Amino acid sequence: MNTIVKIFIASIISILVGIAIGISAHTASTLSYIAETPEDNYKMFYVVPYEWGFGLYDRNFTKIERIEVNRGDRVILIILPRPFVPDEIYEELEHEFGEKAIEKGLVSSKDEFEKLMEMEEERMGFVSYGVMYVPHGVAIEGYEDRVNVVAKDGLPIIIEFTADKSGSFSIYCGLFCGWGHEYMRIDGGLIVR
Ligand SMILES: [Cu+2]
Repeated sequence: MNTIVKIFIASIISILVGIAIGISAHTASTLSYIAETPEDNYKMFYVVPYEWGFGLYDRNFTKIERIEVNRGDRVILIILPRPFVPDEIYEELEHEFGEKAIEKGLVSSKDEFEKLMEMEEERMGFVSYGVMYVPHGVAIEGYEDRVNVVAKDGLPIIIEFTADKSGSFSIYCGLFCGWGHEYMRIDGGLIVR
């Protein structure tokens, strides 16, 4: 794990602790659960919604293609909106999607893609902690009763749930977020074995 990522994870955890004190009893209880429970007893992942897709990371902030757990696992998802993600990580995700969008013929060029992003930021963006961001939702098909949130105020959200249904479930954005909204979906983003 490189140093930047380590510092990043440490700062995220401290920011979350700070937020938990003031904002959400649920977030606070999840954080004390994380602090008190041995690491083997839960599976933790980071989810970064961006324009337009989801970056998925394991607990060491290594990028993964999908979230894979066993039935009965306790799962913790830490959802990090734009203001809480280092620029280089966020821009890489957007760049990746931009390349794919050109490849698939959804846009004709990098310039066109960047104009689209700027336009949607102006139309749907908010500023939080001095950072412009577009709010997104994170929902998991079949698990919507437990995982269906909108990172509206630009703050991280922590979700804790038991993966009690096995199968392959899509992760999708549950909030209209402009041009790329319909592409914000990972088919089989959650696999419960
Ligand atoms: Cu979205």
